[in-house]
Amino acid sequence: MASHINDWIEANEQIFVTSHLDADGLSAAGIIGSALNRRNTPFQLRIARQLDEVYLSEISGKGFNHYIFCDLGSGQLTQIKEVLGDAESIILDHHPPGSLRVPSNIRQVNPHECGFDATYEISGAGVAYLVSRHLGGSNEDLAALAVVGALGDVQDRGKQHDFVGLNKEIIVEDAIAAGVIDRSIDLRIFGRETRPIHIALQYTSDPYIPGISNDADGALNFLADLDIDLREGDEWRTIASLSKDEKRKLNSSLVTHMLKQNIPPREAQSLIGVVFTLLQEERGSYLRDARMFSTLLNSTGRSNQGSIGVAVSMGDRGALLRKAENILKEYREQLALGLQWLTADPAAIKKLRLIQTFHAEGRVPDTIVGSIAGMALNARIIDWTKPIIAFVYSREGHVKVSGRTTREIVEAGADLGEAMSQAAEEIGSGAVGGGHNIAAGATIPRGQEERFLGIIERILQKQMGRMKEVTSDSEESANEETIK
Ligand SMILES: [Mn+2]
Repeated sequence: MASHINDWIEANEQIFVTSHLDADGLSAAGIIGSALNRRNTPFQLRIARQLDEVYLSEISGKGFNHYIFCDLGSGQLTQIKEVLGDAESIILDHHPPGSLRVPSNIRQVNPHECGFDATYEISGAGVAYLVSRHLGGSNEDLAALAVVGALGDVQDRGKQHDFVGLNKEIIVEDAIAAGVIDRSIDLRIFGRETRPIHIALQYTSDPYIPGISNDADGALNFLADLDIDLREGDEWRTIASLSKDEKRKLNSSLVTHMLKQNIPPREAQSLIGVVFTLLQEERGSYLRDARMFSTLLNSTGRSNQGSIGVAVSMGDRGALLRKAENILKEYREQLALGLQWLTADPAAIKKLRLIQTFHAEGRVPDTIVGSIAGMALNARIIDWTKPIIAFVYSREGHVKVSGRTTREIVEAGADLGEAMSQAAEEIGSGAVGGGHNIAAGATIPRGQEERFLGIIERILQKQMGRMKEVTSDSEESANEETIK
């Protein structure tokens, strides 16, 4: 595939790159954009929320004959062919391919086609990186962005939040060899190296720590009871500056606190796990921790300012990074407001037999309702034994649906992505749906919400009927690494 892009580069063709607006897509855009820049290739880049006919028609009027699609496209081969006609396209995606027939002027790299589990073991940014390795120059440093992208798609599902498969064996290995990433076992707390401890705790939402996440006073009160110095002279200390014993003490107090709040042991113990540090980013920068980098990119996309995220992933460390940091701040505030609404008004949540649901109507932007649903579930603000299906009004006449569930429910057989896709198909009238087993989405016409919920319940019941094997906790906790 890279050879085709190389041909385009050598022929000095104008290339139009489209990438997805989530953190993975923005990382993929950063990788391909940087690789093309390094070859002095003229290109235009645009971020799309989804690849539908409206978007394709818009770009088809720009007079390009060469397109690259990152982190989207495999499900839209027919639409691409219909709208872009004979133009040449290359798709670098990891979403399940829709049709098996690939038109001859469209080429795709999709790990599904080679038998890989692309939900867990490689992201859109990973695919873009593997191709960029063959675009000349030394692009191995871009593997750091592939790590950021994979974290954005929550592919750290191995033991202790490590990666599995291609992410672990190729991407992380390349990034370490290139000297751009360090992998270690540590407290998975946001801003480990950069923030005062109470701020870092307050910013941590995976795992969600009740009474501490999103709660500055709560975090300070919790720390006040521990015998750990929060300052060294005039300076606030960071998690990274704590001694091994202090880290252990902090961890065990947090775990005890979480267990008291009914957080399942497996999740409480997930405070310690694999962390990735971007060695070339400045200490104190948001970008130094790969998970924070990914959250920053995600917030720009979700705020419809993905181009700022692309600029950061392509290397801007000046004004646009500052802008991205402000977007992240506003985004967090909106999330906190959404969570406050759900906490203050428990009646907003309706419980059905297998699922629960809320309708945000026009209260929050349609791009963040999924994050609010996911956080409410992880925070145990809502019943965590049932998947949550959230609705919010989006563009004229439409409702955006976001589904989130837990690892435990996925292990019991639930696949929200499959459920959303089937339910949307059944609703018809232009409804679309899909995604991953643990997090998925759909867009349906207004007024179809109740019917959609009924269909989802029916599909979930069927899915949970064909139970998958559940790995036991004891097996999983064998051979765990500890803080070094
Ligand atoms: Mn992706």
